[in-house]
Amino acid sequence: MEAISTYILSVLQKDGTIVDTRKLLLPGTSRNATSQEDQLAIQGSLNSLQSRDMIKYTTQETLMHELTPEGNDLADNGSHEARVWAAVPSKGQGEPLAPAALQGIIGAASAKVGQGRAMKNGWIGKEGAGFVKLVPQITDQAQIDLRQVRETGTHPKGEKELADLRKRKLAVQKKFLWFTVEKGPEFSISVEKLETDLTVEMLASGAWKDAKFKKYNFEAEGLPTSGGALHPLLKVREEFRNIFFEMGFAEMPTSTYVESAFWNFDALFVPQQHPAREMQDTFYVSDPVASMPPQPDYHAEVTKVHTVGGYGSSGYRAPWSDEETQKLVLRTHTTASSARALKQLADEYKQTGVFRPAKLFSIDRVFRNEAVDATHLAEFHQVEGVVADRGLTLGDLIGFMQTFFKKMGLEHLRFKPAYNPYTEPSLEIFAFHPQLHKWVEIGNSGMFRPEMLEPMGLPKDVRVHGWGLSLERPTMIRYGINNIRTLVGHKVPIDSVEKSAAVRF
Ligand code: FB9
Repeated sequence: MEAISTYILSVLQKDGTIVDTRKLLLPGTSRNATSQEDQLAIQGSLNSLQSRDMIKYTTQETLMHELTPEGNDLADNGSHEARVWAAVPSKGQGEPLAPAALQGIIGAASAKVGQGRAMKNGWIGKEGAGFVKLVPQITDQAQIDLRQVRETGTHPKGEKELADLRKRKLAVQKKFLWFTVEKGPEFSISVEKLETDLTVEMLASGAWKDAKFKKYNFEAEGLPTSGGALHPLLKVREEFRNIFFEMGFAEMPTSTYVESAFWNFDALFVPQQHPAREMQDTFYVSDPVASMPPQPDYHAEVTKVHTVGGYGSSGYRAPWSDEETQKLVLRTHTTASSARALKQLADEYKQTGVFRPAKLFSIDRVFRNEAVDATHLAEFHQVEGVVADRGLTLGDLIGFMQTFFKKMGLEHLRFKPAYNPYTEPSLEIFAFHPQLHKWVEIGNSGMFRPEMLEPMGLPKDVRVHGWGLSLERPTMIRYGINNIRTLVGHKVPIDSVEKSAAVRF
């Protein structure tokens, strides 16, 4: 850059102004600064000279054409039509060249484009099933013109030809920047080194008095401060947490990624033979092999309701294994934590004799041994809400869903009967998504079964409704992400996290 700066100053000294920096000779070379790279290198010097008011420059723009890789190939190795002409035999000298053979020689792409143009130029003709030369020599004007474009950035025959080249993807139009330069108020022939620091030595020696200091560039962008950035999932989680807190919910502890089959299944009245408990749906832990046994009295109640029923239920009357309940799993839902919280509520009621209604929520990871695809990974974040109070009805649940999802901007809901082992009735929830303009399944819900609640010791008239959804789906929709692997995992472009916008449902 130094050399270019000195050279520019010497030209200004000689000519007073520089009308067109494309005419400049590049220092240390014998060629003009014709390429855009050259001009950008020159602009670097112009910026530093202008920042010292030694020069003033203005940017000029010219629309230029640059050859595409194919355009360069034709400019170097001849046009498609010229290649066709070269490949076919002269009339009467040998078997006319069949189209397939021609493609074999010069390639399908070239043959397809070239034979039509060579015919149009009268260079070749059909003879029988093949082609023959009609003229002994040709001028490959297309190649010549392309070289012209490469040299000059424009076509000798003007816009019509250029448009044709663009259409044939042989050239692209680009803005070409170049500059005019004139002396600035601080113009001088030499670029004296400007001091950037006031050093102790300068103070001690007094050299600072006649030193020339680089002016502060208050326009300069500061170094980008890379602060931490919340992953989009965590931004949406915050939105959900705010909704729950403003609706008076308390957050349940959910740090137990590893649950016993008792809390993850049995306590939720999921039969021991339920397919969800199979290996292909649930991750089982091999070490430790078993969990601590649950409270014996509660364990007995759960065993009873599964095996012989109770509380008005027939139970499953299926084989029961204690060993099965103590297996350890990666929780398949945060409903396991809801069961723990409801059991605690029941224990408080047993201790105090007073039942305290509760509104609880959890948002945390759950694990399902499922096939990974664009919208499913082996783990996702479950958002779950639980409301426990005396005499709650299905209507309350539906009303509650409308209030909750309205806060997410989802006004129009539809409910479809569904089945969960731990809730009856159960409802799948659908919402009409205003931006997607379609109905989206947004979650699942239901009234927890008495076979789950009463063994805990909750009062008979206490009803508990729960609902759940994922964190990933709303986040993908909010950020327009259609493949979950670009939201979570090693394929996540880190800068997209930093740049991801704030969420406001
Ligand atoms: O999240 C889901 N969909 C969804 C949610 C919000 C949303 O927001 C848009 C911005 C506006 C868009 C879509 N689903 C639940 C529905 C489907 O995606 C479903 O295919 C996938 N489900 C997961 C389970 O997949 C095996 C989502 C996950 C899910 C499903 C059910 C529960 C929790 C998570 C539950 C429950 C429950 C039921 C009763 C009592 C307690 C908990």
